[in-house]
Amino acid sequence: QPRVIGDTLEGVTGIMPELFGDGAYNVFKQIDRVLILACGTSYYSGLTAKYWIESVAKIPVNVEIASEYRYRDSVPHPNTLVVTISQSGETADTLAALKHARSLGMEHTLTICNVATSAMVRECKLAYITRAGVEVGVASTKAFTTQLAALFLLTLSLAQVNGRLSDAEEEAHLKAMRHLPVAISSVLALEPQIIAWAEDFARKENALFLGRGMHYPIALEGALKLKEISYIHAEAYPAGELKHGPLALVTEEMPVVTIAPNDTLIEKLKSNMQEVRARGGQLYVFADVDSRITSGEGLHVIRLPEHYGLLSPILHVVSLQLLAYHAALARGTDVDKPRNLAKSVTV
Ligand code: F1P
Repeated sequence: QPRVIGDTLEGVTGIMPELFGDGAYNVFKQIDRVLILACGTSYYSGLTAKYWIESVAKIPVNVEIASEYRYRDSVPHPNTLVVTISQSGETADTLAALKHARSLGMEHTLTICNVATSAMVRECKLAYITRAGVEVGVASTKAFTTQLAALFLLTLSLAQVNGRLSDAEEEAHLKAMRHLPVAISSVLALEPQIIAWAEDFARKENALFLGRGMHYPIALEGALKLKEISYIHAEAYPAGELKHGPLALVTEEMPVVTIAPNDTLIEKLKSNMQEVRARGGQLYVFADVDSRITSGEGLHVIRLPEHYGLLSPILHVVSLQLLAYHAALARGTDVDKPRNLAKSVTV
């Protein structure tokens, strides 16, 4: 992952719409909303991008599960940038959703995809090819992080065209992105601590994942990874939703993974963590260097070495991928070829 994220930044000397294809400036200038269509892991990268694009570029974003959107009566908006996200570029539901959007009159299309020769790239006017290359495993890992890197570049490009990115901000964001390979390597160095947690998880049949804000989609992705490769039943919720239902599931037998970077939502998150502890739930918290959370009875903490602001989802997801991977290894499942799943879902 450090290498492919590094490759993403290679040759990028500045933020410009043309990173997404010739003519992107004119398209970005015309649009006033974004519709993201994707399935599975790619859908979760789209959800993360919604937080980024709305807060940085100030453009409203709708993220739709492609397998639903393709059959839905929705109200089209002409000045929409339709973004499909797909590692394979061949996912039948995402292709059908794209065609559905076009049939409703939405003609500005962009794909973020791993494969330059794919149907998705042929069908969209603009394209960004991620630097993930070939992924061996069925479950997306580096495809997800490179999609996120591409979506952050898209966020900055839209902000720039919208007059919301100063030169100083552009430089600061690019500097943070260029440092990502080092930051990811330091997350990978946490592997021994994550293995110890994974051994606990491997003995459980259920897990809950909690996040807030832009880390809520990362909680969803962490739960999906655990389900896909270890077959442990996992659900993710925005932490504020706990009291609206899932709290009923919390017992001493329930491990609760919490993504807790030191952002503006940390105090809210801490009170959600207390709700879990009060019911005996075991908390496994991925904090960061700045979060003031310390281990204690029923509260296990792994601290990511850097606080990474807007790019924090890219670091946190790597720790969750490692947790799923080691839980699967401990249970003896095939991490590369999970039962019942295909790398590319073309029907
Ligand atoms: C979507 C997806 C993947 C998942 C698996 C099945 O594929 O749900 O996220 O890992 O491979 O398909 P894609 O549209 O991103 O290729």
